[in-house]
Amino acid sequence: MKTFGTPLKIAAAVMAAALALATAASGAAAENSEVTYEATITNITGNYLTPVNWAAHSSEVSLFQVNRPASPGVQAVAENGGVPVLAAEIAGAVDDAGLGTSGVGGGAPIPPGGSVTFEFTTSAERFSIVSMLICTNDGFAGLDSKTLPRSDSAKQYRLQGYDAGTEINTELRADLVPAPFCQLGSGLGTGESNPALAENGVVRRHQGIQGVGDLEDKFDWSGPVAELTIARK
Ligand SMILES: [Ca+2]
Ligand SMILES: [Ca+2]
Repeated sequence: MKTFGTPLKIAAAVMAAALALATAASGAAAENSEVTYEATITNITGNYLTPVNWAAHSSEVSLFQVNRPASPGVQAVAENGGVPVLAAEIAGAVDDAGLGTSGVGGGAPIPPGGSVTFEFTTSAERFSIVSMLICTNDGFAGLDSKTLPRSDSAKQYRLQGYDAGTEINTELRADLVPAPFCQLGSGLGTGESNPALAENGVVRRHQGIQGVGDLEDKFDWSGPVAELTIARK
């Protein structure tokens, strides 16, 4: 399995795609049956989520893996809400490489209890999601390579909260994205990574809000952070 993110790994994904295409071309008529799915993601925390970066992909690909470093795109979204940065990274490694399809669900932050619904059509079998837990230093809601439904029965998955392992969890206003709903006050926060806060870690389960800085308890969570319901249309 390949976690994209470094040029070498993207190159490997492209090579894998080339091999897959060659295999398909030399085989019988490809069983490329595309299916349309409807996905709904619901925020079950008191925190906020960015619009959802998603990918339907082959088993060659993973958007992130626990105990592995986050890709630059996952770091960008987890630290700074860089949804377009991650979208471009995923498109380059998944869509352009012929390993699936990807996109962004929703166009605004998903508040506590809120949800976003979107559709996509693919012949890929796996599905992954990354969405920043906005009122955190580098937390995100993640779903890693789950199976898309093969029958008319909907599938439900729970997204866990992960720490990207790229920014120290100061919970201080100055180090969080300038989102007014995190109650940081006007003119505070940053959408840039601060090298002084580099964590140099790996993706792991997030420990939640620890109360060491300015973030209020209401942004904390325990257990899963979001739910996905996905069904064939
Ligand atoms: Ca940050
Ligand atoms: Ca962190």
